[in-house]
Amino acid sequence: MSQHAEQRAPRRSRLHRSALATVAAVTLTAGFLVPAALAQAAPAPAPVAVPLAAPDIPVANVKAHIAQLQSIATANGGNRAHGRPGFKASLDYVKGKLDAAGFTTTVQTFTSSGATGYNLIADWPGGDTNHVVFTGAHLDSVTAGPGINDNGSGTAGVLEAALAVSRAGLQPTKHLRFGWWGAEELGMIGSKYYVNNLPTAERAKIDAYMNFDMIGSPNPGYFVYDDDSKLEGVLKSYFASVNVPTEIETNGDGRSDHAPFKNVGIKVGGLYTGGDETKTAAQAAKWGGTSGRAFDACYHASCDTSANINDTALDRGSDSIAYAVWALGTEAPPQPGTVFENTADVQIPDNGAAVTSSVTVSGVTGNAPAALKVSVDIRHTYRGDLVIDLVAPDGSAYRLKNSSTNDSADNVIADYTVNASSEVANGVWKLKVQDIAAQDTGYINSWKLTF
Ligand code: DTR
Ligand code: ZN
Ligand code: ZN
Ligand code: CA
Repeated sequence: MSQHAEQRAPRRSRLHRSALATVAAVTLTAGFLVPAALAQAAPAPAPVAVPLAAPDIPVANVKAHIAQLQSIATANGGNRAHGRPGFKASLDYVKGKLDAAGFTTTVQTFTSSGATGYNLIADWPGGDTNHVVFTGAHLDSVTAGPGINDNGSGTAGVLEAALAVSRAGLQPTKHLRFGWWGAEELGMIGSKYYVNNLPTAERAKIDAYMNFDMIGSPNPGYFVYDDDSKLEGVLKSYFASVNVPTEIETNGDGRSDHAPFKNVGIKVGGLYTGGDETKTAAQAAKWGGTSGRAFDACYHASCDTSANINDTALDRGSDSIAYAVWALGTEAPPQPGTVFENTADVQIPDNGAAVTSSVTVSGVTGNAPAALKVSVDIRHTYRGDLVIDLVAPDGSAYRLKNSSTNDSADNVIADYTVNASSEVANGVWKLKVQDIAAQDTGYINSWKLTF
């Protein structure tokens, strides 16, 4: 049993505004923010970014989860390691909380070192499943001890942020997914297994993976991953909002569960409060604590117990998780309808080489849409002669139209839809047109891309 009664409602004293969102009118109703667009029928020309306040995560709740993980270790030979009963008991604890809060949970099984391992995945129903914001932590400990800072802290912080999503009844624009990985301590086995078994199309839908491995170090520092500047910026703006300096995480590149995601091209970010590295005098000056001593002197040791936690670090780390989930998950969807057009005529040689017409796309964040609209206006006296491709900035070609010997109509004036979600949006796109049969001729009149 939990020693503390869980705080049901987040305290409202400190509200963090989404760093990403631009300002729009909001209405305060019964403790949570409702977009003005939903509250009344306003004549909104395009969807607006709505700032939603991230909750202040009650650190007592996070500590209650940590106490449970410590009890589980104590009852199971002192650890929560892969293949040991304490691991599965930890998973059952986290899963039970998520199931009760309305998450859709999935347990993924794998084998490593002759033992069955498990990943726990929790989806919050709703949001745009083509844009997934994924937050994760490893659930296993080493065999030497209960693994409370490493990584009961990240486990509990991510769990409590997920439960806060449920308490808020959050209706994010993006789809929220949370993951607790098995066998990280054996070399990120669980997260590698998850990513390897995720189809390419599903990988492309993950906008961000945020990793939390060790967020309550007893002599803490605040190290933010710099793998992706936007995701780095989200966590930095949380820490700026509470006036806590951060440093770039340099000691762990590739050393935790973000690595398998990053290796397949998914944007990653995360927080780390330090392990067995020594805190310098300069770091102690800015963060407090003890210089010349490890951030976590009990790293991978039997003393990594529930006493091996700095509550302030744990509180900040947990709040930063909620801040990132809210900021990234409630981000406005990309403004649809930005048009890039080329109206210059390009003659198409009869039965000759392909010609191209270029359009330069700029100012679009991330990848092209899954439904990229390609509008083509080609004037021609026998459209069956024409083969048309859209060529992405990286050179990949998408066939829009094949030739045909019996399509004798004039002109190609048509809209095509291309799944270009694996292509970076910005850059030079080309319409490539070839006339493959003698006699009839024509020209590209204009074409455009709608992002
Ligand atoms: N992967 C951790 C330890 C670790 C070391 N450096 C970093 C940097 C960022 C996150 C984690 C770590 C472990 O589980 O032992
Ligand atoms: Zn760890
Ligand atoms: Zn570890
Ligand atoms: Ca021709």
